[in-house]
Amino acid sequence: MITVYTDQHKLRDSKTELYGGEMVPPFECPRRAEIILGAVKSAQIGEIIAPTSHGMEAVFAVHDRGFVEFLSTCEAEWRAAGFKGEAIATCWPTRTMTAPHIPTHIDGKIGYYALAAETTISSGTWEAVLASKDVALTATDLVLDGARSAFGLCRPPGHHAAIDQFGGYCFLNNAAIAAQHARDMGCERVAILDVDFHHGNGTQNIFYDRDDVLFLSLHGDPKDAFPHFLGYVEETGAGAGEGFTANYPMPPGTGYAAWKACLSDALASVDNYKPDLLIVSLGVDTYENDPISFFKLGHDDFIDYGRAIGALDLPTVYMMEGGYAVDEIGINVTNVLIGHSNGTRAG
Ligand code: SP5
Ligand code: ZN
Repeated sequence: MITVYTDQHKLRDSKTELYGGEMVPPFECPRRAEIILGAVKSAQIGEIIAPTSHGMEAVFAVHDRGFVEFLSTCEAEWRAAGFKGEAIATCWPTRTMTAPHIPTHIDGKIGYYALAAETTISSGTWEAVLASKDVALTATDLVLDGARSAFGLCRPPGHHAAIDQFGGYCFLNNAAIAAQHARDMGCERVAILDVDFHHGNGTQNIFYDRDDVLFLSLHGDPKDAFPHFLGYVEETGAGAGEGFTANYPMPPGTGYAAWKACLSDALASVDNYKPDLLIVSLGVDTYENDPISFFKLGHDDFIDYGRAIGALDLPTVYMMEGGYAVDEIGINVTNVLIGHSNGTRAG
């Protein structure tokens, strides 16, 4: 399996994350991608190639123009306002304040476009974000051009990024951009399977009313886990999209047997949908020692579920999402990819 990777991810190197009332070094850090790259090399997953520049067409097809413009200018506007720290939202259009205006001042504008406060915007972030979506699109092109599978080593991740909101360490939704690109290139149906510990609220938001992209997410119950306000079982799509979103929330302490039962159900739906392309939002924060999550998957469980996904024998692109047990992130990711190849008929 070919991996797409670029050093440009290192430009996303913020110094602060708001966590438990303190400013801490971000869980989502450059070393994550370095460890994964090292594991891809030592496990000999396959060739590693650089992304090619893909332009903005698929981005504008799934994200709001004003939002994308905001992401590209936020850091400069924050500096121009005289602020010394990294750009961070501190007020929002909450349930009782819904005036239909986008503020001019960056303090208001960032609140309008943020869905959480933990994620700051620092210098270099936008450049890394653009490179990350190019990694996703380049990996997708490999499969559209005939490869059976590919791995987009995306960083920063994307699945929390909604039509016009960033947060949860995500800015542009790599998996959604890739799915849209595949549609534009002639795929009739695309399925996105999100196995990150957190609900893929952004991906769900983007495709909620569409029947051409099936979205399924396995995640910590939003009653107990970020993003807290989406990802309940009754969310199944709207309008033409009714029945094309599926959520599998699971409680604290969930182990592999219960998780795998949900995966099997989701894989049966994917199989039944007969997609031309499967995109896997691959977060390994389901790992038992992840510092911010509460599932209990062990190293070997990643091999096992990779094999189950591979056994669908669909053209498949894996997109890197979360995973914060940094020392062990490499083994967990490569275990999924190795399992996938073992699961396919070609092996
Ligand atoms: C891509 C991805 O995995 N994003 C995750 C963003 C999570 N951000 C909020 C984390 C809040 C964690 N609270 C955990 C309490 C642990 N004791
Ligand atoms: Zn996650």
